[in-house]
Amino acid sequence: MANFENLFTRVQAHTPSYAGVPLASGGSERVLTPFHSRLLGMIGDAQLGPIYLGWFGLASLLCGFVAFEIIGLNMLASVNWSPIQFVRQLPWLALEPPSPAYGLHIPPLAQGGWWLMAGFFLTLSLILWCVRMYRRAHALGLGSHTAWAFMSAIWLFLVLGFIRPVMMGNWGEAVPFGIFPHLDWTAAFSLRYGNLFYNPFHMLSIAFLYGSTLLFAMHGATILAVGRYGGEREVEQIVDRGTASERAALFWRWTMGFNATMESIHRWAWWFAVLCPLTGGIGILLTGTVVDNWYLWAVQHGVAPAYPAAFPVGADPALLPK
Ligand code: 07D
Ligand code: 07D
Repeated sequence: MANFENLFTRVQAHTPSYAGVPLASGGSERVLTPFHSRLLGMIGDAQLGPIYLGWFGLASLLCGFVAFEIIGLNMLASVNWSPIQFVRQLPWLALEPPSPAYGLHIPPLAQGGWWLMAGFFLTLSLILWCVRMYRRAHALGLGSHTAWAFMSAIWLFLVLGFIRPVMMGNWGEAVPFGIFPHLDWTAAFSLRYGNLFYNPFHMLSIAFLYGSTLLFAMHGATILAVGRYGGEREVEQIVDRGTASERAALFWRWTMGFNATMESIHRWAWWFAVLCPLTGGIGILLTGTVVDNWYLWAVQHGVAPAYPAAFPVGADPALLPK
């Protein structure tokens, strides 16, 4: 039976490369001569390419490249153009937003102007990529669910770097570009606004984040577990009843009384994932605009105890004799 505990894809199709359905406007926008890779076949489809580029894809990649270059070259400049120091210090390097003194004005390039420009191109790149996803889904006759899910992430990104800074009246509120610097910003943000843990939308966002991993694990495990009945093979599963799909449902009905359906599990997954950045964005938008200190807000609403109650005056253990 151990043979059937499949964790890596076992069946690889070796067929002549397939270009996909013809495009309405002709096939010229697909690039990359397709080829097969055994390694890729272990984690997905063995065929690589062709890929549809199109104008939105091209524009998005160009904008993304411009943003990446602006960020990278500014980081390189910050270490005196030393490639060695650039590599050594990369995780700590940053392109910072303008100082609060500039408000929402456009500062000189070296004082945050580059940050503004990189943010502009990165935003454009993300939006263009989303439009591309929407249009490709439409061209294939699909729903636009992936594009909407991506929009939810873009929403949080825009709240963090654009909408909230505009509402607060200065670009200095926004997140710097940089690996550890953006973590420093995150920690400082929480401290500045009285501990983000007490923000109910942060709580919701965390519940959906954790919930997403749980659902993903349950769904992934269920489908792998019925792989021995062909559960992962979509076409047979739709055509034949009484095997994999039914067992998967029964497993959950037996173990927890309730089961999702083949359709509903994907709606659960979609909503959990989408609601994570969606609720998160609401939480960030409220911070500093509506609520200035989440701990005090929580005390006021009976969520957290006030400090004297939480820490009654008593002997300080640090001062007790050893
Ligand atoms: C696995 C899909 C692939 C994507 C990857 C990320 C870049 C950045 C850097 C040019 C799950 C590609 C990375 C394009 C290149 C430069 C300077 C997605 C997968 C592999 N964060 N964050 C990371 C971003 C915010 C936070 C890692 C982006 C907020 C914490 C990576 C954004 C806050 C931790 C990264 C963004 C926040 C991280 C791994 C944008 C609150 C970590 C990400 C555009 C939400 C973790 C060193 C990952 C880490 C981490 C990217 C925003 C908090 C560098 C692009 C401002 C607490 N973040 N982040 O795997 O290891 O995502 O940091 O909004 O602990 Mg972050
Ligand atoms: C960032 C959406 C934007 C990304 C996009 C993608 C590219 C291209 C390239 C692949 C992630 C860009 C793509 C550029 C990639 C290639 C090649 C999504 C993003 C468009 N927190 N916290 C959250 C927890 C604390 C803080 C969310 C946990 C502390 C701040 C999440 C803990 C402090 C913010 C979450 C914890 C703090 C958050 C993010 C525990 C720090 C936010 C959800 C256990 C001391 C963000 C409302 C997400 C938010 C956020 C989890 C602790 C600060 C659920 C588990 C108390 C400032 N935190 N946090 O999807 O929305 O992010 O808050 O301690 O802004 Mg938090």
